[in-house]
Amino acid sequence: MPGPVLVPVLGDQLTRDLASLRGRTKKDTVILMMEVADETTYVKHHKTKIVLILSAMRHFAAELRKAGWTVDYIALEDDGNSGSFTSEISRAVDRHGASEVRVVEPGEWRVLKALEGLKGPLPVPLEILPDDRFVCSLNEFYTWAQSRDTLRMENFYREMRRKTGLLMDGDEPEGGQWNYDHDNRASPDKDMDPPPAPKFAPDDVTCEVIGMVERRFADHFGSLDKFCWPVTSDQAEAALDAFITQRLPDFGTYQDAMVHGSDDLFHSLLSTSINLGILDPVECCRRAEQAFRDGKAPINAVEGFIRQIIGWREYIRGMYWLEMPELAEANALNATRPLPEFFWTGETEMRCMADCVRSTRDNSHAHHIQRLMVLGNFALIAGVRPQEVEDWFLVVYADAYEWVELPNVAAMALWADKGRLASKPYAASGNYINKMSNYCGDCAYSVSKKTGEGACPFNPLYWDFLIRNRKVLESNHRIGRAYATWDRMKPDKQQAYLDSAKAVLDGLKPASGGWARD
Ligand code: FAD
Ligand code: DLZ
Ligand code: SF4
Repeated sequence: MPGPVLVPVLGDQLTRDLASLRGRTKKDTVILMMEVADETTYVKHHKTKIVLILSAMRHFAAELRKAGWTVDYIALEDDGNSGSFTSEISRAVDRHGASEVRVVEPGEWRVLKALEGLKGPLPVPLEILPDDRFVCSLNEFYTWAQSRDTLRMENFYREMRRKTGLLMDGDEPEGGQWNYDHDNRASPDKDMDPPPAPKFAPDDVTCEVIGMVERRFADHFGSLDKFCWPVTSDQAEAALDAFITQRLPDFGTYQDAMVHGSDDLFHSLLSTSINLGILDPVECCRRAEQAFRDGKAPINAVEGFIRQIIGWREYIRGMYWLEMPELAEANALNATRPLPEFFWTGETEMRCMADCVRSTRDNSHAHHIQRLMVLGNFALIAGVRPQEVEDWFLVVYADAYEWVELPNVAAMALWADKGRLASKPYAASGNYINKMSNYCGDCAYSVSKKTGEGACPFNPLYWDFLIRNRKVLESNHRIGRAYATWDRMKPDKQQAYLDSAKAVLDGLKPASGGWARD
């Protein structure tokens, strides 16, 4: 009798219908789940992120066992745990006398290379299967990318709408437009009243992981005091229900708004569950579409939400695999500044930055516009070295895996890929933040002051960024026009901008080492 088939299930593959399990029988399959030091420490993840992943893994293993599967679960502190996916797979092959290993391709380049490297040394065949939990397969994405000069999300998104039939009216987009983004840029207003997001109190399993993480990863960034993320598919479904009924109707309108102390507004907070595999992204979209068809949510909200998932999320994943490994080293604007310390401590007079870092530390989450237009924008216009910014984003967010973090940071926020992903850098002065938030009113800096003592640092940094990168950016048709404005400025005004920017940059204290990596 040949030995069982060994099916490793990685920490972000917590899906009952995973390709590697499909068609397998419980009799001849051993599922292997591994908590390994390599994964918990390759960067020093936020404590919340480690708790979320390990707790969700433990709950998933319990569900599988209850359903009759044999699960070999290696806990982080088990005797003999050898600390890496590859060595644990080798040990498990021996332990079970496995005849074959079947694993779904991992989400990260680093892990894929490690698994591919195991194929020779392992005494049995190792099959790596495509991850079909995405709408667009990687081959389909590569074919799409090959057929065009510019790889814009919007064109890709339309294909995904046609492919899924989501929000379609025959061959045409529902409502006659593919994209309702122009309706999704409202500033925060006094009357908006976001319902609280559901909270999932830690159960015994989560509490045990919290104890271990507090003890073992005490020097990692972040607080666990508010841990309330969904860790099971039932909880994730409950979070989806709450979002669809309570927040979706206003999701679109206030998608870009930011409010001090109000951490997630009308956002869904579903990325952690979708990325772990405990919530199906297409189901989220279908539920949103149904809300529209039932007259319970407007088209701008529903289209906006669906676009984030079958548009941005799928496109980002395709771009990751298309652009790796070069993307990890990309630095088109030659940015070399070290990451400022306040990204870790939150100690800055900039009220917008301090609030975004606080939310990040307390919740292991910040919403999209906070990530892009406050944190990312500052790093971009201050010229921070992309790899330091990427490490920060990978560490701090509970939904961060390299496949989704890296393109968002390197390409979208920092334009390090020279515009392969984003047609122009998302650089902005304090004006934008003031328009989209209530941050500036009580800030120690004045957003209307452009230069000199007390001026909002984003104002001079914006111009300094454009001038530093004039050679690369001037020919960009979407940002190039700003140079005409600069050229019309009086020389003393120009100099005041450059001097103020220098003062801001000289005042940035670099982060001391050891926050992101040992
Ligand atoms: P919502 O605003 O409710 O959006 C709905 C869903 O759309 C999200 O749950 C997510 O699955 C998807 N989505 C939206 N935008 C994106 C996007 N740009 N890329 C991929 N999926 C998207 N998202 C991550 O999942 N992991 C990351 O590490 C990550 N890093 C980011 C870094 C930067 C600099 C930026 C600008 C964005 C990043 N994003 C990342 C995208 C986005 O900010 C988060 O997906 C979102 O904030 C998660 O919160 P939510 O579930 O409430 O999202
Ligand atoms: C992020 C993470 C962490 C912190 N720990 C584990 C772990 O112990 N075991 C595991 O299977 N996965 C973990 N992960 C998620 C992996 O890093 C993720 O599966 C890979 O990034 C996919 O390539
Ligand atoms: Fe941020 Fe500038 Fe507004 Fe202060 S004034 S909150 S630094 S944008």
